Amino acid sequence: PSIGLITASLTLHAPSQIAAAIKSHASTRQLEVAIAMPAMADYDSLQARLNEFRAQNIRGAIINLPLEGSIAEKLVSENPDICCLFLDISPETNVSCVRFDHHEGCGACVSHLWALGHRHFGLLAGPESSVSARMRLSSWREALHRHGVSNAVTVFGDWSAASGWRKAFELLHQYPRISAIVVANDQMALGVLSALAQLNRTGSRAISVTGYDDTADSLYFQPPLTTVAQDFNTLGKRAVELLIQQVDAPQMRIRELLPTRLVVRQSTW
Ligand code: IPT
Repeated sequence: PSIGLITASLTLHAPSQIAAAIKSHASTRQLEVAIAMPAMADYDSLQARLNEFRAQNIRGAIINLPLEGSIAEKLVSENPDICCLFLDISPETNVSCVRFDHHEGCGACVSHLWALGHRHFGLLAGPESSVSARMRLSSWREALHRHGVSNAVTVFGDWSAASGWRKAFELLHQYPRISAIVVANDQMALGVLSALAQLNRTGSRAISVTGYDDTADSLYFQPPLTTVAQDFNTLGKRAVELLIQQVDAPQMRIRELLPTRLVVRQSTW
């Protein structure tokens, strides 16, 4: 038997680590994983993938794509014979999901920088098309607001290191006094660190940088990255376990929240 996985691009580190975790936990349960990676996250592309799964007799699918709530809800109501478990949707969406609690991690990250004395912040958000990117940005802004900071500058990247590199120059150009850059994922933070090194903003002139994900490589960035950890192995494991339960009891509505936590390393000071 097989389960399905519809995933965001596996060129990105987080989705590929999540897919690897799903694959290895599924194999301990003697399940194959059919992977689909649609180029777009619109209703028709997802429905087409579910139709392919149905043709392979697949009864349960994990969906790790940033989806608007209305699309996720429509997929569930139009496909009652396939259980769908979503990993990247907003909390208001009325579907089964396992997701990370962004509040905790985003708040801890801003408070950590504040406690170090930072008052001039740049925010490098993920793409506006991603629900998770939007939720991280609004959590940072809430936390900054609680500390009375109202002058943070925001730019948007596309999750890639290349976009992080470009946007770092843009941020510093817009707001030269920035002393800390809060970044929505580790890959963009890698690009930011590279740009800062190029601008000689290292050592005693360094700008603090935080990431998000704590993917396997982030400990080896230069400097090692302070970041908000999401445990992708646990996510993959819970997703497989909960999907199996849901296939046995399709009426069940699953809503599980996993913690995030700040990991402090040398990129903040
Ligand atoms: C999210 C990652 O944090 C981000 O780095 C990027 O890879 C994105 O996925 C791609 O969609 S993690 C997701 C479970 C919200």
